[in-house]
Amino acid sequence: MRVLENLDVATMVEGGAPYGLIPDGAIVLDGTQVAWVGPQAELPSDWQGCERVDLGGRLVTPALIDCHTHLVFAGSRVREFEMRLNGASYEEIARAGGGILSTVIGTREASEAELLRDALSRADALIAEGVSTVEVKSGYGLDVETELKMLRVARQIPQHRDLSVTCTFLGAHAVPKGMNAEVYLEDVCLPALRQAHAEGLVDAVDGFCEGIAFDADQMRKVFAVARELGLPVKLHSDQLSNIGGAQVVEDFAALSADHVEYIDEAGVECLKRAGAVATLLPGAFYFLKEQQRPPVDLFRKHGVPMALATDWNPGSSPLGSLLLTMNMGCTLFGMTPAEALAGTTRIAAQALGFTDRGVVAEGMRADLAVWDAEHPAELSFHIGFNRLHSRIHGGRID
Ligand code: DI6
Ligand code: FE
Repeated sequence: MRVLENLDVATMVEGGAPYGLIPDGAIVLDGTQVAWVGPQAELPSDWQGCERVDLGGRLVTPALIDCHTHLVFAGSRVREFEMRLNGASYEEIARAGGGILSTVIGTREASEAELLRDALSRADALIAEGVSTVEVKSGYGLDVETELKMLRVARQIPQHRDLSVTCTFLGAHAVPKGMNAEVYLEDVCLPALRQAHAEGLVDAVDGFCEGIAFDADQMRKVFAVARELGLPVKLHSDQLSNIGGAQVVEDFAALSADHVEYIDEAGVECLKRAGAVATLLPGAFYFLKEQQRPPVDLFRKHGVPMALATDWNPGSSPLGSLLLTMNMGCTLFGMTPAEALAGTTRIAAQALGFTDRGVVAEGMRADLAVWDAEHPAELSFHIGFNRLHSRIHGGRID
């Protein structure tokens, strides 16, 4: 038992004060869990005699959660950045065999050890900002062997770092060169999903529902197999155009619809009925210089919760900062700082199907971030100035 004291805590519990803020609070840790949180003056006497940790008046929040990343990959797409700045579009580059397919070549060639080394250095950047849970996707293999290799690498990250990692199968990310989409799905993607699941490598299934990738009916085929295997689904939907992804999200009760810049009101209603989270990814919006913002007002109007994530990937969002993502959620998309922090804590947990983290409350995992900040809005305010003091993962203080 340990008592954290002399702190303010933004519990992010819904319904009470903004941010669930408790000034002059205390938090009791029991091993890997939070046993109690409240005003320090009300600390129950049972715990008065426990070991005390003085946090010097700092701010405590739930540890951050990055619920959408592609951080296992190899190869560089910096040339494409130059091409785009010279006028080529993301879609033109993709159709010419660049884009995702160029990362596929690099990822196939890389060894598991090389992929792990680079993934760990990316994970370190997130950990340094108070991140404690990260979702990592496959999708740069597009063959059975490499899809499994990526997932095995993602699974190994927690053996090397104090970080929770959830692994998402994204075989339906792009159609490999020289193959037709239907044949790829039947002969490669679905067998890879079954095999990866059999090896315990899959926590959820994702797809890219887009003109340059897979259409809604093709995604339904993939999600039907996910359902058969008992795996939750989520979808890259309405990023560059609207081809009906939100209806797929509703039909399969997906955890989240991600990107959603081009979603319309009927689509937002699909998310509402599905109980899905809208995961906003301002890094890709910014880096691709997109113009169409996700309809934040419609999500608010219909009560669809919004998560925020880095979408860290080598092509459309080379963004290794969840704090900067929060700032972008506010400045580019018009979210409030309270929505941004909920989007990287409570709602991000919901987007991953977790009920044991994302808020500071009794019985939750002791995943906390301690900040040199006076107010939780500061986390969305600074640009490239990390105020993390320390991080607590599963009750262990870094
Ligand atoms: N949408 C994205 O933003 C990433 N994947 C996807 O389906 C981009 C992937 C890439 O360009 O490498
Ligand atoms: Fe993505």
